[in-house]
Amino acid sequence: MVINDLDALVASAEGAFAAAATPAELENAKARFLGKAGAVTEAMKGLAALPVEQKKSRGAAINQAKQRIEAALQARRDALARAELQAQLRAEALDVTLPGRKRGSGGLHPVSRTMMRIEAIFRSMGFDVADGPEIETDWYSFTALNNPENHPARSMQDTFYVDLKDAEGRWLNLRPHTSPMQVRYAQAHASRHGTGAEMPEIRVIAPGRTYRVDSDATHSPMFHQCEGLWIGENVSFKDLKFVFSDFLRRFFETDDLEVRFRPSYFPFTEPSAEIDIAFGHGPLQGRWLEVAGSGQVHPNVVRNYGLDPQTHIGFAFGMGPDRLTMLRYGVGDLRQFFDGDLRFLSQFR
Ligand code: 2NL
Repeated sequence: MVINDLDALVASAEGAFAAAATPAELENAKARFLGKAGAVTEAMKGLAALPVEQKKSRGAAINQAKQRIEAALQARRDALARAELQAQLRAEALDVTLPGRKRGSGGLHPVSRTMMRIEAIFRSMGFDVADGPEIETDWYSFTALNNPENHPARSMQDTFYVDLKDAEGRWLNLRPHTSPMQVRYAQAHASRHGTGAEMPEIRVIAPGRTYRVDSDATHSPMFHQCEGLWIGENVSFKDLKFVFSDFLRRFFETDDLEVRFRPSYFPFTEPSAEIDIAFGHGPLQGRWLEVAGSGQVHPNVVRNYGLDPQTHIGFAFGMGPDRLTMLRYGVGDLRQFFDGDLRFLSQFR
């Protein structure tokens, strides 16, 4: 063999390595040149037959050829590894321009918005805002409010009872109105009066959750109420008419609104009136809509506050924030407020 054969061998190895498309093919090609029975090993074996003076140069030439083949092998291994990495990166490519998954932004429930509006308007007129228990005694829910002992409101058909009794052994109920809280608030202020400190007027609203056995498109077993109470030494029906009319105009953000006090009956007020409104514009224009009940607080109820009805007089009213929300936003079915469907609720965000 001459030196040129070794150049040809290197060229042949380089060609074989370049033709290998995968690491496995490359390792097979390597065996053909650098393996135990490979071409380089065969060339080494040929040294034995050479005369001594040729062995050294021939051996060096074979070693040099072997190094070039090894270098070509390493270069091809690196190239295949790089190609494999590129293919993998292409396969696992991420589109970093896609928008991220955002955390949904929350919002206030429409009825909560109404409650906050009601509170803000009455606070601006000097009313306090009182909050209290939703599980009540028979006395606070009914007796204190001048409901006769056999009144149907006390029945299981109308009021939810809780599997617990009060100290007198009477069943506790889920308050069917927020009046109990007004009675509690009035009692707390009246008792301060008894200590000789001058009693300020009682001017309070009680917003909150209330419960009745009732369920259809306009009634939910859990609903909201907001009641108001203004008691003093000279608080009259005229004050009620002014306060509530002003509230309605501010709540609905319009002066184009008629307010009507229509005689009615409640056990806890005398005289009593339903409050109706009629808009002068919009889809409900000209229709009388009932929005609240009201009246001058019954002397028996004033007595239950711990006050003397001869010296203390005033009015109370009760309204349904759920219904006010339906009117304000034009919602037709009350149950949508309590279904928790985000397609509905997110419209108020
Ligand atoms: C209605 C009727 C009304 C009251 C609630 C009240 C509270 C106390 C004393 C006297 Cl502590 N009255 N509240 C008065 C008249 C009517 O509500 O139809 N509400 C939606």
